[in-house]
Amino acid sequence: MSFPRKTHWTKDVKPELDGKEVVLSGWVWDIRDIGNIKFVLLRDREGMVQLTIKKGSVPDSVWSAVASLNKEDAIVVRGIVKASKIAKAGVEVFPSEVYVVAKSKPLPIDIWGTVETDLDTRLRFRSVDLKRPINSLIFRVESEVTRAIRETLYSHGFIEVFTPKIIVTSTEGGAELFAVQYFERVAYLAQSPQLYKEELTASLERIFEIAPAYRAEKHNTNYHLNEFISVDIEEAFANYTDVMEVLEDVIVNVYGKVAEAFNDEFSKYGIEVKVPKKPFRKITYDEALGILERRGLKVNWGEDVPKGGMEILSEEFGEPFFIIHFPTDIRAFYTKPLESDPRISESFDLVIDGLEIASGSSRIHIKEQLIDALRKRGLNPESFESHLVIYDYGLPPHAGWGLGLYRLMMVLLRRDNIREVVLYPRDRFRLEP
Ligand code: AMO
Repeated sequence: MSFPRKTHWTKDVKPELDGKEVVLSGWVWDIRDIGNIKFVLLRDREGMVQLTIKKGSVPDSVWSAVASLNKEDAIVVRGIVKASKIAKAGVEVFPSEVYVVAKSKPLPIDIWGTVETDLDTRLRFRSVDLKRPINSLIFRVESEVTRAIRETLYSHGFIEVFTPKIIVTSTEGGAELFAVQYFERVAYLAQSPQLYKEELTASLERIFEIAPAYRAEKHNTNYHLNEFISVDIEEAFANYTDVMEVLEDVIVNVYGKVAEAFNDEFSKYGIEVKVPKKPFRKITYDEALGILERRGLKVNWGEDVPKGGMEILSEEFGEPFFIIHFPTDIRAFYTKPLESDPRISESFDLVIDGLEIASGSSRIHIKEQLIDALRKRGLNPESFESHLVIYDYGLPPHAGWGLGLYRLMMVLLRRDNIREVVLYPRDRFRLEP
């Protein structure tokens, strides 16, 4: 069937277009029938608009096409815009042509009611679930978030790169790698672009990557997945404080751009995005342990700050904050120790609403020190040969961070479960759809 192409999104059908012809396309959200008049609410990605069809004022073919509609049928409509005092958006469209391009059976989940279907069922029918406007909104926001991240990083002189996701060595230490059969040998899915991004500072200087990372962790929490999108940066001739400033800018711009683009729509759902202020508070690991002890949570020096600890600290500070200077031993091998006290490192985590959103550090850029650091962690420098050789050719001091995109989405939109902000989450038990 041939049909005309969309000229307007529903959100752009405004009273100013009164008298103009438009072509709209989308799905039938609702139908109201009062005898000789039918009202169809047409939904597309950006919103809804009312179609008004009067018997006798439209060709019979349009009337019968509308009479046969079911909820969620996909339609294309040509019609005339009329400013209206009665219709909700102050505007309605009187169709002259209606094309029913795909029929819909009754849906397996309720997208109209006030009560959400349980998350498991929603994820099973994910693409149907996304017909519910609040659910697709999450992914429209995510796209704005990645745009804001890219814009901020470009403005700081970073360029976007792509590194391989099939690799031979672990980058973060530990055994949390997925093995893949790569012809005659075994390879692994990358846990992070860490080593590549560090190597690239020797030529491209400031780089970023937004790409999947794979961790074969058996976690079953609301904030871990086995595949997630990692936003990584690395900057040459810079240290951890420099890249923390970049991170602050990224966060503030993301919140700012999202608030600007979506706060009107958010108000319908009781979501409010408040833009945090720079600079963010910075507390040392030692200070964090002190605060936690006063609040009744004992964390031994040399242990990571647990999730519960981050929640307490967020209660204390409200706003996003950094924990800096973690013990060297609990950070990855490439992390640079403080010159004044090598037991602690030039490292940081960014915490928002009790969740670790990003972590980063200055890196060791001296080959012998890196070999030592590998050995101390029981890793074999020979397995890192192709990486270590780069350190012989003017690898500059550098620093960077990795940010979990989905965790950022969780805190931005105040969702409790990471799976809600991921189109097709991959967790221990979910490989489909
Ligand atoms: P790290 O391992 O801390 O650091 O990861 C960086 C950020 O990625 C997110 N993240 C996750 N999100 C969802 N599910 C997971 N299983 C998961 N694991 C991590 C978190 C975390 O803060 N190479 C370093 C970064 C660097 O130093 O540049 C790294 O990967 O938000």
